[in-house]
Amino acid sequence: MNSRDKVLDKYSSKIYKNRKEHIIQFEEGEPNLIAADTRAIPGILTNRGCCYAGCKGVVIGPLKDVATIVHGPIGCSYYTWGTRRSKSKGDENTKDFSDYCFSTDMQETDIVFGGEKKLKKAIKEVVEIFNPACIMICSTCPVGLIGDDIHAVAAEAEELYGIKVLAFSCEGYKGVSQSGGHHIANNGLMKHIIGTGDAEPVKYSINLLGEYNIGGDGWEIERILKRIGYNIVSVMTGDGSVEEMKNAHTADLNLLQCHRSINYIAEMLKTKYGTAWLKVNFIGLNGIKKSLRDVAAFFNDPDLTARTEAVIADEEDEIKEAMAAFKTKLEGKTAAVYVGGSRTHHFINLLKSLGVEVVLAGYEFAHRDDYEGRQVLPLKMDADSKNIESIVVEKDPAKFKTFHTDEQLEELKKAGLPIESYDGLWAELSPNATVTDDFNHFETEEFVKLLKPDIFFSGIKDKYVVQKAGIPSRQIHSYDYGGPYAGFKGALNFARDVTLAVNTPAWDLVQAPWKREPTLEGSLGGTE
Ligand code: CFM
Repeated sequence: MNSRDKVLDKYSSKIYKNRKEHIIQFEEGEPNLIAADTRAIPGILTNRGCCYAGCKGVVIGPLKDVATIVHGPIGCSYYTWGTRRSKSKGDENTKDFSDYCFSTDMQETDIVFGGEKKLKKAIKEVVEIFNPACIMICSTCPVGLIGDDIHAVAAEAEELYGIKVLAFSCEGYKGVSQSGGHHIANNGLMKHIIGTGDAEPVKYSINLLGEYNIGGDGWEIERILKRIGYNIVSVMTGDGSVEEMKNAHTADLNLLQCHRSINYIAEMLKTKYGTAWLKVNFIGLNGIKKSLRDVAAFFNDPDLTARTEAVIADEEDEIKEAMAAFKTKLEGKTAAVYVGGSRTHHFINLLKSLGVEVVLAGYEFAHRDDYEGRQVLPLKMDADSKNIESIVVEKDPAKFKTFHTDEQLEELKKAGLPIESYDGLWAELSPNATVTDDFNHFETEEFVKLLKPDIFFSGIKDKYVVQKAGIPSRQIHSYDYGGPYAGFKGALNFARDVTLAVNTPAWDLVQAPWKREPTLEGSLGGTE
């Protein structure tokens, strides 16, 4: 029995029937079909978040010049504030509200009598105290249940204060995971922000999509891109701003780092404004080098190409020796990587370059295309996916522009440039890796026992369970308060953190108290 079957064997027949579709033993050259983006089984401790987490926490949250009001009980705000490590910096032209947490703090009376009044009051207060150019309202579960019309409140406030006010009906229960929230956020930004600016297009301009500046990743990527000579119009949404995003339609090319959370905007920008997109991965040396060369090939300018090679050589040179030294300490180790919807794939080439093999991989809420590649699109809709609105955009004749003609794009594709395509996790996964979609705590513990990875990459929900079992863990969502891990210098940070984690003698000293001494103590009494 392989490890997959051993774990599945412990389930009741009903759960087995469901989970067997979500767990596979990856085989190279095989179709490796996997079920994904379906409802988690009630009672299973899934690692997933909710729709509101995906909208407010992931996509909207990092926008620094927006005052985002959470319409709901205070707990929902607390858990999306100050935890995701999407770093930001304001300057004299851009206000940064990231240090604040705005919430309507709904109480029982608001739930019973309606919360619109409280929301209006909160907007007034935010305008008077902070004077933002844009307010976004994100609703949490009870708002959808009691039917507050946040869109009407937003429209009224927009009139009243003469600023942009957007509302997102991203109640936590919508869809099956945070993925639905990404989609809702993408729709709102596309409808109301992107394309509303009137900046003139600039040369070699790009948007960086699906980069959230966790631990400063986005800053490191921007530094490299600017060094080569690209003009960055907007970053969506790490350290991003509405001011920049308004002009996103003027860019020549969209680079897509996280496919899962923002492919909707990439597709809509293509249809409405003609902008081509390219999937990139700025994590890991092979990923970065390929991405930079692909972008250069798209623009096909000899100067840009030469600068790309010079920057690659220079940046790589700086870290080469140290990377090689860390590799000697990591060679032959194995890893488990369980993250949200794209990073599992992104980190594989970085781990491989350090001699570490991924034996256990998984996503929380990825869709089938993130595993198997976009050729599986379009996917069949079910009742849950139909709940999330899919908007249709049309060509904007006044703002539509393309860097290449369709024929030129076809030529580039034929030459091997992955324009508007994504091969998914399978493209880089090692044969025989075990893959678990929507992994839960039971499976995590069982697979870790069976496969005994030397290091476990995931998040705060499972980190300490694994560490208590004597296996080091690094969080790949938050980077454990370290980072950046993107770019050349980021790769070095990662190599150092992993080397220290794996090689510390502490893990050999971890022993559960019940293994050292018996938990039950007693003595036999006399016979009398
Ligand atoms: Fe994209 Fe992300 Fe991810 Fe994601 Fe996330 Fe994140 Fe993630 Mo945590 S947007 S899908 S919803 S890369 S917060 S920055 S690390 S689960 S793999």
